[in-house]
Amino acid sequence: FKKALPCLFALLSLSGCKPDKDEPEFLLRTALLVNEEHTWYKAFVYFGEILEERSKGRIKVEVYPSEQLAKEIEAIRLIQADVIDMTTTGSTLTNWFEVATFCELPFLMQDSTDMNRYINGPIGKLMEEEMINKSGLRPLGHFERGPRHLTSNRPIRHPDDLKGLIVRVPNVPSFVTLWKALGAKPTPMAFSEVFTSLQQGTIEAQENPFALINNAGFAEVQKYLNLTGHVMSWVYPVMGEKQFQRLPPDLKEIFLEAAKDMQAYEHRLFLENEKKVQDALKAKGMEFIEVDKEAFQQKCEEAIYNSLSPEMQKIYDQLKVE
Ligand code: 2Q2
Repeated sequence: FKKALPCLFALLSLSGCKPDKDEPEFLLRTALLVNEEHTWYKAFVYFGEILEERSKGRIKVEVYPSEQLAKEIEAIRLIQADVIDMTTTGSTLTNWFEVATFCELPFLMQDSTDMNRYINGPIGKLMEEEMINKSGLRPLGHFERGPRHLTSNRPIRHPDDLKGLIVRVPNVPSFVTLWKALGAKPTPMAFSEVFTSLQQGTIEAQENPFALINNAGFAEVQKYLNLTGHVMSWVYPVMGEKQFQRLPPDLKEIFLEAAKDMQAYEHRLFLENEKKVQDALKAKGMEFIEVDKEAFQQKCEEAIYNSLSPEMQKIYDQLKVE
């Protein structure tokens, strides 16, 4: 019972069983996977500030970093269950609806121009509809990310160097397909478990954008930053659709406007940060390795295409010729 006590308290306060006089009308609990130094965290804190101000204290946001409140998949489930309210997510939603795979499909987007074309085109619209209808989440904008690169303790220049390498991947099917096709051993795992698993050697590598590699302190346990750039992506800050619909019309308007400002704020921080985090990673001793990107792409393209349903293959073909 003693052990269960903290959980019980956490649950009681989460389900609002302990009313507090100072509680705002709408308290929005946000579970993030990044820590306090990351632009997503800063963006949500800013969101909270402007929401509180513009709603005259009727809305308040609490932001929990480092998966302290919930891991990404759990956060989605807790939002669906109306226990918490917001998080960031993207291709992990493939577990709910397939078109989400295009947020992070390997070697699909080349740059942020492609990305914005997808987000603002029919594919982005479809994704937003499916997100509300199939996962009960409302996208509040999007956060562009830098390309994902592989980190490891032996240099990887070519897919042949990957043989048997145990690579942590997020809980996203296309990532498993990718690293299997390349000859590595992909292991899906929640983000907050990655550092310790690298330290203990149960996994040997992981892949993420510069900003998150730096944020999570992976330089302490990984020597090489192999510039695979295999995935360009974005994530959505999201809120439960039920929770959103509960807001009265005046607050809905304030909320959506503030969400736009949050996205612009995050994007500024992201752009400022991209170079700084690379310098930080080098300063922490990481060695950047040029890779044969062509070889990586060639080796996995077919497997990724074949893993898509016929419907998604059609979308893929369209995106490729545009
Ligand atoms: O490595 C991670 O866990 C993140 O960078 C994920 O890419 C991110 O959580 C996405 O999978 C978004 O759904």
